[in-house]
Amino acid sequence: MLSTELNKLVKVSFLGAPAVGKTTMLKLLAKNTIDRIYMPTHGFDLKTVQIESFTLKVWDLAGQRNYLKMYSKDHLLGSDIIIVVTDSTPRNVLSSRELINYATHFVGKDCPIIAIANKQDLKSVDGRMNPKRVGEILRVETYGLTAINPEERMVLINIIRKELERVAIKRGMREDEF
Ligand SMILES: Nc1nc2c(ncn2[C@@H]2O[C@H](COP(=O)(O)OP(=O)(O)OP(=O)(O)O)[C@@H](O)[C@H]2O)c(=O)[nH]1
Ligand SMILES: [Mg+2]
Repeated sequence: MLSTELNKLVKVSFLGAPAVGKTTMLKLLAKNTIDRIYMPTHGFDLKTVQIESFTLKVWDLAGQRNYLKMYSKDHLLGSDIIIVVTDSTPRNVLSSRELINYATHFVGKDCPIIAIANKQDLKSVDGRMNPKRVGEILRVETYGLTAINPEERMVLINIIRKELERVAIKRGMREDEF
């Protein structure tokens, strides 16, 4: 593989409790149909997604506790970007804080960890937190999303694109290369 191609290979890991919407985000990215049936991920799922000239290897790590303990350490290693997903309920946001602490042990200091406050469509229904509030608790950059809404695909792409630019700069790429 050419070094320019390698430079554009980026590992993105989605991490979060069960049923917060990680797999739905992968479907949104890959333009797959978004059905609302919940099928828990076992272990992990891996998809390749192209964003501009970057090839993303997107790891969707299962949220269930036994998988988390068993595999996620190995799977997180080598991540260029970690996206912690929360369903924006107070309880889940607090547990996501623990996940962020956990993840920091397996990646370098320069690996960005960001958060997505998902299920924003339910905010007015059952009092979920807005992204600003979630970000204050998690103390990482946090973006709101409704992953079941196909119209929000660009919202998710733009969140990732912003981090990709940082990865590219860190790798010494010039702006005209990405
Ligand atoms: N209302 C609403 N439901 C959502 C949203 N995103 C995902 N869901 C639903 O939440 C459920 C769980 O979504 P998944 O994407 O499978 O969750 P996951 O995080 O991959 O769960 P695990 O694989 O168990 O770790 C599904 O029924 C989705 O349709 C959202 O933004 N709003
Ligand atoms: Mg899943």
